[in-house]
Amino acid sequence: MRMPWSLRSALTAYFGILALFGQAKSFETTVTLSLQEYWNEYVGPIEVADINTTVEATPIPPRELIPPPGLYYPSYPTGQQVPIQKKNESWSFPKDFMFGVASAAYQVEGAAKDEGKGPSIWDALSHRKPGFITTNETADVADNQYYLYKQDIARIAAMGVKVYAFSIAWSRIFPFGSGQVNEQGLAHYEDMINTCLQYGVKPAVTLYHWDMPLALQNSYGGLLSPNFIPDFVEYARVIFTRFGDKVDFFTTFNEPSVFCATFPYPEGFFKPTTIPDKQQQFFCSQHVLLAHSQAYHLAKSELNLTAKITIKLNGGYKIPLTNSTADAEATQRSWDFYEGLFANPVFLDGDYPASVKEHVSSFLPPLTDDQKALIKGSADVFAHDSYTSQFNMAPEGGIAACLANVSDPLYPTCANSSYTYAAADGGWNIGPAADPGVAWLHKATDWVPRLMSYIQETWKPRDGIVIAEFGFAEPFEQQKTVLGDILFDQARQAYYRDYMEAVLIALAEGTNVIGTFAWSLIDNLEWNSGNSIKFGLQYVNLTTQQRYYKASFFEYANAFKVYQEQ
Ligand code: PNW
Repeated sequence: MRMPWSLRSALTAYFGILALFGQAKSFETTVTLSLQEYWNEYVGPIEVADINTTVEATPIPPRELIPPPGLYYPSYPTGQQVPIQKKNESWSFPKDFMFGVASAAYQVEGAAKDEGKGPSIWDALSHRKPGFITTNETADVADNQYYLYKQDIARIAAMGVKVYAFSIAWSRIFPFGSGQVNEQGLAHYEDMINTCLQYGVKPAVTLYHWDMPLALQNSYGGLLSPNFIPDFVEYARVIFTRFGDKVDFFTTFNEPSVFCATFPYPEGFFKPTTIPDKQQQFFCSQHVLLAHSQAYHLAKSELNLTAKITIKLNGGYKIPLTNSTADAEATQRSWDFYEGLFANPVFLDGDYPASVKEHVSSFLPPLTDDQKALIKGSADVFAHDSYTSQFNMAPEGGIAACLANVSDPLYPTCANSSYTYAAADGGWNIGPAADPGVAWLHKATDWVPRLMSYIQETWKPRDGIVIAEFGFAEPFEQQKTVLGDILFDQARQAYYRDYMEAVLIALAEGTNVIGTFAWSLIDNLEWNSGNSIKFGLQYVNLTTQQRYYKASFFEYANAFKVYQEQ
């Protein structure tokens, strides 16, 4: 069989001719190729299956008949013409439940150098390191919330939301991280907080959501240095002093397990460090714990704040893949090196989990008794960003072999993870995947009650648990061009409906969940993925900066409409 000559050959020949004669001149000719040549030219070698003859049928193994984790379908039709879903009378959210939405300064504010703001490491990397944000975008303008916050807060209130959880950009308050305070920055957040209160929305404020003042990174390596601690505490002092009478919920750090794992930073940008790459995250973690606990005691003992103060941790429920001892051990190591690294010191005994302690003992100064005493108990509630869950299992070659091999990619945690059930349990995904750009996120709302009771039983927080972020990146949302299609975000709707029901189940089981902050108030710059990933409960037209409620926002609000105790 002969096929007509194709475009790529034509182009090759065209550029060949250009090179030969040095002038823009095209030509046409016709060549015929065999089917095989055609494959070779345009596709290349083709893999051949091992089995390439007809195979007889075999009985279907029972495990293949295990159904997937369920999706929810009511037993009646849905739609605007059908009355709202009936209530489960045994469920309710307590009266003072903190029904909130969340965002973070760098991701939504824009106004990157306005009103005296200094640069953060994210401003530097997004501008100077091509590909650091894969879309090569910056947050120079972002959602422009720095100027549009009044409307944003009005839209929060209009949906009946009770809490707005946002972060303060440190480099707006201290443009160089320390030293001179920028009054314009403080005045800005003061007005934002006042506006919230005016609308009946409680502000919940995070001090550090990843936007390290560039000057601190350049002068001493930011979180890699103990110099960070007094600078953070001074920043906290300014915020607590100014806003402590208006804000009743503060978090010091957002997700240290995530930002400490971003070390080492790209070479050639900031102050170089002599700390070996794999140790950097533990130095960062220690400085976080020390800075957090000092800020906590400053607020409580010196400034007499009555606000709840905590640190925001994150992670999924960790499920042993099989009932083997090795998988149980791997799962425990996974807790230890993720939440436990922060939660054990803060909520238990002031010190790291044993497995972590063993690992860091050769390079990290041990916490002193005084430090441990400061860290222990330095959080009123457990703030946890609980998006998803995963299975954990021992590495292929076993935990011991991994621990003996520092270059094993799983070292030092030496636990593997997966988003699929074991083959013997059906092999299904734990739940539907979010956008392919967010590989870590699957809907796993059925595990939320287990995660909540695990947190409560393990770390016993005094004043309960706040789910300080949860949300879903609707698959392929950035590819949609019709507004109405963007707003009808079915996968995210299902996520919020099932998630809130899971919280109601957790409450009914006696777990003290005191609030939920949905991520996110609006579509925003998703860190290294830029605007290609959407987590918003509202769509933002980045040309007009107009906001539009998505269907999922109504789903989230409806959970409270139906189940909030009056
Ligand atoms: C959080 N994980 O990050 C952050 O606090 C937000 O700023 C971010 O936009 C949001 O979640 C969505 O990504 C996470 O790997 C990053 O499990 C990674 C994980 C979880 C949360």
